[in-house]
Amino acid sequence: MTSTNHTTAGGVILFSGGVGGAKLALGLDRILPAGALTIIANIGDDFRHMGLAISPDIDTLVYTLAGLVDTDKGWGRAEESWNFMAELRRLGGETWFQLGDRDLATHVERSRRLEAGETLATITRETCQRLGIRSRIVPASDKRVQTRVVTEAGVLAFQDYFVRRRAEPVVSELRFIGASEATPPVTAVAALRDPALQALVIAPSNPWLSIDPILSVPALRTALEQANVPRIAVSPLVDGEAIKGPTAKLMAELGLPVNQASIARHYRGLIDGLILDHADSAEVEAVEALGIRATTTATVMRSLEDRQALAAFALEFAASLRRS
Ligand code: FO1
Repeated sequence: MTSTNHTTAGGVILFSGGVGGAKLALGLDRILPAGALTIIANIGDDFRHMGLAISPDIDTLVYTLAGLVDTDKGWGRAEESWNFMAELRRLGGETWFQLGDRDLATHVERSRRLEAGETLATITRETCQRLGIRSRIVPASDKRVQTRVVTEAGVLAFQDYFVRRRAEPVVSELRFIGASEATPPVTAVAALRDPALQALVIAPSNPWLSIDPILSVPALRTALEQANVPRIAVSPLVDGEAIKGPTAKLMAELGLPVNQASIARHYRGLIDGLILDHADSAEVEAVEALGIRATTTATVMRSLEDRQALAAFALEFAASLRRS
């Protein structure tokens, strides 16, 4: 495992969804000293499926940081086998949500421990320790926050919309059930209050589908609003397209121009700076007109080097925004 102690080392908090966010999480994890990174993970995608408690974004982060993720898909386990799914198909069971044999162990064990009364934060922390992960991965809340997608096909649970229906139905609204009563776990609160905290970073995850469920937890939104350290986001858009997933499609359906100003407007009051891809340098001015500092770099992360370079750039950008 390579690790370069970053010159501006201190605590860093990353707000992250699954696949896109996990790439930046890995870059930060590798360049920061062990224990300096806390990742507050989206739980709006979590659901119960076939009696199991499934937390896809937490698992994507865990597998990515542990070096166990299927790097082609971006989720699930590498070197996976699919015997369970094959047998389930034979029995006429539900197979629209793919659960590999190795991955299944995570869900079975998490379900058992939740039923025994343990919290999602504790289970996730101990899973990270067992898998040798240097950073903290903390769910946005121990209480459930469930994303509901209001579409032309009705009000859908997140995975029904995203996986079963391939994000095809036209979306008009998003709801986060349980958010108003949700509170962040103590480990997230401690990281937010840590005097060594140097930056709050929003990953290039889908702002509406992956980051908003986190920000719907009142104490987390307030923490961002009132932070006295630099707050930055990495835009998920490159040249009017999302690197992965339905961000651009969703923005159009919500009646928003598919550009960087819309991302900046969405995070207004929550961020001091926004990182855009070089391809969008013409949009820097429009973002800065909203009172948010903008800068450009290469935001498409193909290799581990790309992930580390973007992570280092984000920390330097945040440091440059530090109020004196
Ligand atoms: N995404 C899919 O597109 N199809 C699947 O069958 C699928 C299964 C799956 C199983 C476990 C897991 O942790 C993630 C899984 N994902 C699957 C990814 C996931 O549902 C989405 O990428 C996220 O919820 C969006 O961040």
